[in-house]
Order: sequence, then structure tokens, then C-alpha cells
Amino acid sequence: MHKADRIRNVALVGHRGSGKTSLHEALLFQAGVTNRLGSVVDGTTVSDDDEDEQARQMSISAHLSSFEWDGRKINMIDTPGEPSFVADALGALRVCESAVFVVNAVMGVEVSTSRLWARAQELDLARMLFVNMLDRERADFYRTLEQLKAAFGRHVVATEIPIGAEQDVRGIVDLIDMKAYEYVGTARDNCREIPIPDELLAQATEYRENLMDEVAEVSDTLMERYLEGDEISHDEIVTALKDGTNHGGIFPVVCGVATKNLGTNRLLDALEEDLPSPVKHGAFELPEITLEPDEDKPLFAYVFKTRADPFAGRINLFRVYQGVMRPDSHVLNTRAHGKERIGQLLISQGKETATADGFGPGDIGAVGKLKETRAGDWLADRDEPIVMPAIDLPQPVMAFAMEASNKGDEDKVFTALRRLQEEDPTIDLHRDPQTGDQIVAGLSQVHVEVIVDRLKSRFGAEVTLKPPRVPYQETIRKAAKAHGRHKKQSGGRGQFGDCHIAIEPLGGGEEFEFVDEIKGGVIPNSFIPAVEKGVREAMAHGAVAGFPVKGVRVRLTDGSYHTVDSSEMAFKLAGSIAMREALSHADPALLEPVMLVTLSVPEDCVGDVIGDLNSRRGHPLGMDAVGGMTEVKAEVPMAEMLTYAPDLRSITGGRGDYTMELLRYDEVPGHLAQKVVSANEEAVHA
Ligand SMILES: Nc1nc2c(ncn2[C@@H]2O[C@H](COP(=O)(O)OP(=O)(O)OP(=O)(O)O)[C@@H](O)[C@H]2O)c(=O)[nH]1
Ligand SMILES: [Mg+2]
Repeated sequence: MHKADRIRNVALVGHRGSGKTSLHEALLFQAGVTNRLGSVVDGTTVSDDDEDEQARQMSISAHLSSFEWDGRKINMIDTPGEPSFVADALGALRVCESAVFVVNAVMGVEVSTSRLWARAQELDLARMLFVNMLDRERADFYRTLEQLKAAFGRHVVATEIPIGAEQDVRGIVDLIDMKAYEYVGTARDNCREIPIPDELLAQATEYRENLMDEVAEVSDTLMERYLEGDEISHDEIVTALKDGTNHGGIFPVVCGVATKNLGTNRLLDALEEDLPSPVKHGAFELPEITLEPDEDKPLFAYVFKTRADPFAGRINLFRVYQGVMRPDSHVLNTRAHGKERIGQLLISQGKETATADGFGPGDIGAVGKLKETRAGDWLADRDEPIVMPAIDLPQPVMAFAMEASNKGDEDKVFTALRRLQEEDPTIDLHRDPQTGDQIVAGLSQVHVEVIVDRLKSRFGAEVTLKPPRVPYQETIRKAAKAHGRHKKQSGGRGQFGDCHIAIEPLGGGEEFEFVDEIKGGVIPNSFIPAVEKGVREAMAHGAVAGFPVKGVRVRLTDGSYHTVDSSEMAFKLAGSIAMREALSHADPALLEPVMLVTLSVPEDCVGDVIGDLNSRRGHPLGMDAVGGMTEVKAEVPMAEMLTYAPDLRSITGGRGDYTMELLRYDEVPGHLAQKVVSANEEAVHA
């Protein structure tokens, strides 16, 4: 077991394709965990070990690796950059003290870089930046550094600068010790010290001054000595750097080439020297309890990731905040209030998984075969009502109806979908109330495609997708009153329910309000919830085209009952009858989801992109230069964006990217509403 002050928990985050997985690979190789430097292109990396990750050449799930470096244990989580899988990146940020932002030296700061930075800042993480891909054409370390400063403030400071550029990049100058290193080949011993090249001396000196200015700001005594011209030692600089990074006072920038294993030995040292341990970062404060990295206190471990494996079953990744997680023990799941038996504890080392004899405070590990534990749960010695503040995840907006390709496979598909949902909280499963179809909703088309692939590759469940349907809603535009009566007398005990309601539009984005205005017991209290239930049922199918109705206040104003014949069922039916009637007289309208679309496109395509968005009934909101790209924000109805990905690809020659999230619901313009109604009738009766 490792002591908490010897642990570093590091999330590798950044924009899609910035080189996180390649860097993770190089770090494992350099640390001696693996004996060969795998590559994303060949599909031979340690993370991205799923077929679908290799086929797409992108990470889909977070991958944890643990390794030793210089007596420290480094728990590193490689995360996906694709926004559809952001849940895993945010989950990793939640449990680490530190994040290394991997930045592409050609593209500079990209949309996801900024978004993830904001999240890391909210969580008060230590942040370091790795400027990668220095070997690529048009890569520029200094331009990237300026962009990083512009985006994230003046405390972004280089501790290294590269030697050479683009295809000629060959080494690094370390600004802390003013030493230079050259790299030849990709082997573990590819680095040797050289004199700082003459042509770089002036530049290195200038950037060292910048670094020392930042370092001196951390400590007053250091500042005084620095101003007096004292020599500051390596250890003093590193200690100050660590104090600075710990709570976001300094953001060190290092650099390299992940695929050439250039600079990774230095990054390993920097993880240890510049980033805080769980002890240094301090106690973990929750509203109910403060958890301290103390192994003698009761256990509290948080499960941040669940992986559904058809063979090994469920694997849970957890972070211990306090106490010790031991193998062959019992713990409590504080959500399910049930006992879980911990059998073997697992530690993932490169492609191998080993067993661990315990995880102390601050450590991150894995456990299999738990009964009901999944991401978001706490495992503890005692049943405490402890809750991790929720992570704000994007809403699943791309909804497809899904069908088992083979008749009789429906149950298999559904069970597999549930397993995948445990693994990814941004998947939504529900039935379409109109068509009865199984709906699978995700954050994007890619997201849903990955779900389909995983159903097949992991669970052998083949499905076909129907084209996405827009989740329209309905509302009302004026007030109306109605009377609903359900009466049946057919020998024996009859049925009697009777109510009067008044409905009116409800502003402010509210969905529904039910007001009981019954006086004098004309409807007994015990039947009023039944009326509300009937009203809600009627609202599931609106008057325009049968979509769910939102934004209505319903007042129950009057009614009558019968001492023998009245029942909950009768009042529920009366409520539904009244509501259907009222809705049809309240000037109902069709609403459509409007998306906030954030695009990242090359500057020369901005005009075409905006023209195209206008033709989709879009409203551009603004533009910003972000990195080498232009970020365009626009509001566009979802109905116009269902198959946007290929169109954007052709407009931008494959250089554009976009994400979208639900903004609000707006009324569908009259001439389009009729089309929606008839198209929907066809779908429902198909
Ligand atoms: N030339 C060059 N190519 C690199 C470097 N780092 C990564 N690549 C290539 O860039 C592509 C993306 O690299 P990945 O490591 O998959 O990037 P990632 O950040 O993990 O991507 P996501 O997980 O999808 O966000 C791959 O083709 C890599 O081989 C580098 O330093 N230099
Ligand atoms: Mg990756």
C-alpha cells in the first residue's frame, strides 16, 4: 500500500485527438510498465483497448493505469476528448487532485480545452499543460503558449522550451535547471544532456525570467531573495512550483512529442515534483462530512466509473478519500444501504491486471463482482448519508428508435442497454409514449452509433436504428374550462366521478401545476389525487399531434361525488375527460426543441457555415477566435440539425467540429406545424 503523500492522481484531459492516449502510452513505456511503445494508428495502445475505440481511433471510456515512478505511485486516467463522452472526463476530474491538459501545438487552445479547464477550475484542481505534437507541420510552441496565456491567464508559465521545430524538433531546454536535453529515437534511454544551443541561450534566459517571476510570487521570502539576486536552488523552485500549482496559482507548461517519446521522462518528473499529493491538496470537504487522507479513520471510497464487461461482469473504479479499502472485507453501499463483499482488489498495470493488498487514503483502484454498486455510490464502513455534489452533465438530445434486428432478441437488447447505461449516465432509455418504440437518446449521433456498436461487440445484440425523431411538445396559448364526468350504472355498484377544471398557460418554463380549489368537500380529499392523475395522463397526448403537453396550470374548481359509486378510478377517468376537453379549447400549439450549437470552424469557412445555419432557421449568436479556429455559437431548431455532421464535414472539408445542447422549446411556425402533424401521424400508424 502507498502512503497518501506518495500518490499522484492525474487526469489526462484535452480536446479530441490532442494526443492524450499517445502520451499515456509513452508515459507507461517510459516508466517501465510496458516494453513497447504502442500506437493509436496501429491500435496497439494500452488504453483505447476496446475494438470500437481502435476502429474509430478515439477514446470512448476513461482508462485508469497505475505505476511507480521514483518511489511515487501515479494513478493516471486517460480520458476521451470527444464531447459525446465527456461524462468520463468529468468523472476523472472529480477524483483527481491534478489534471494534465494535453494541447495540440498546431491547433492551440480548442473548444474542449476551454470547457474542461472551466470544470477543473470549479473543482480547484492543480493544472499542468503539455504542449504536444511539436513535430507536426505548422506546430508552434510559442504561439500556443501565448494562446494559453490569453485563455487561462498570466499564471500559465513555461518550465521548458523546445529545441528545434516541426520535423526538426529534437530536444528540450529545462528552464528550472537551465539544462538542455536531446532525444534520439524512441527507446527508454533516448535522452541525453547537451549544452544549451547558442541560438537558444537568449530565449531560454528570457523565459527563465518569466518562470522565476511566477515562482517568486508564491513566497515572500523567495521573492526577496530573488530580487536581491540570490541563487535559488532546484529544490526551492520545485517546492514553490508545487505550492503554486496546488490551488491554481501557477500552471506550468511542458512540451514534447508523445508519439516519439520525446519529453515524457521529464513529464514524469514534473508530475512528481510540481503536482500535489492527496495530503498536500488537503481534506475533502462535503456538506455532510470532511474526509481526511488518514488511514486510521473510517473508510469512505467514491465509485466514479462502472464498466460493464460481459465476461468479468461489472468492474467499479473507486477513489479512497479516507480509511483503507481492504480485500476480503465487507463495506456498506450508502445509497442502497446494503452490504457489499469486497473480494479481490484490482490494479491495472499496462495491459495486465494485478491484485492489490489494499488501497489507502488518496489512492484509486478497481474492484469486481459487487452486487449493486455503480458509479456515483459511496462505499463506507458505516451507513452515512453522504452525497457527492452532482456533476453537471449535458442532456441527451439525439433520440433514435431502436429495434432488435432479430425477433426474440428484445430482452437481450434491453438488458444490454441497461448495462451500458450504468457505464454512461448520459444515455437515456425510454419508450416513445406514442409509438411504443424503445428510444435510445445520447449526446450526438456518434454517441448513439457507439452504443449500437457496443451492443453488438460486447453483448452480441444486433439492433437497427430508425431515423431520429424530434421530441416535440405541446402547450396551450389561452385559458379554458371543461367539465368531465364518468358515470356508469350497469347493475350492482356503479361508477361515478365528476369534476370541473380550469386551465391556463403557465409561464417561466414551468411544466405543470395542479391547484386544488375544492371547497366544502364537494370532492372528498381522498379522490383529489386521482383527478390529478387523470389530468396528467391526458397531458401525455396533446390535442395537436399527441405530443406531451407542458406549461399548463390546472385548477380543480368544482365537482360532485356519490357516497357508494365514487371511486379513485372513476375520478381519474373524469379528470382525463375534463383535461382532454379543456386542452382542445385552449388554443394548443406545437413546440420544438431549440439547440445551442457551438461550432469550431476554420476562419475561411465562417461565411458558408453561417449561411447554411441561416437556411436551417438558425440565429447566429456570436463569434470568437479560439486557438487557430473561429468558434461560432448559434441557436438552431433541432429538427434542422438531425443530420448535420456530414453537411458540416463537406462545408469545412472535414476541418469543422460542433457540439449541441438543449436550450429551450419554441413554438413551431404555423406553416411547418402542419407538416409535423402529418408526418407524425404517418410515423404513429406505420
Ligand atoms: N505527429 C504527432 N502525432 C501525434 C502525436 N501525439 C498523437 N499523435 C497522433 O494524433 C492522433 C490522435 O492521438 P490520440 O493519442 O489518439 O489523441 P487523444 O487525445 O487520445 O484522442 P481522443 O481520445 O479521441 O480525445 C493519433 O493518430 C496519434 O498517432 C505527436 O506528438 N506527434
Ligand atoms: Mg484518447
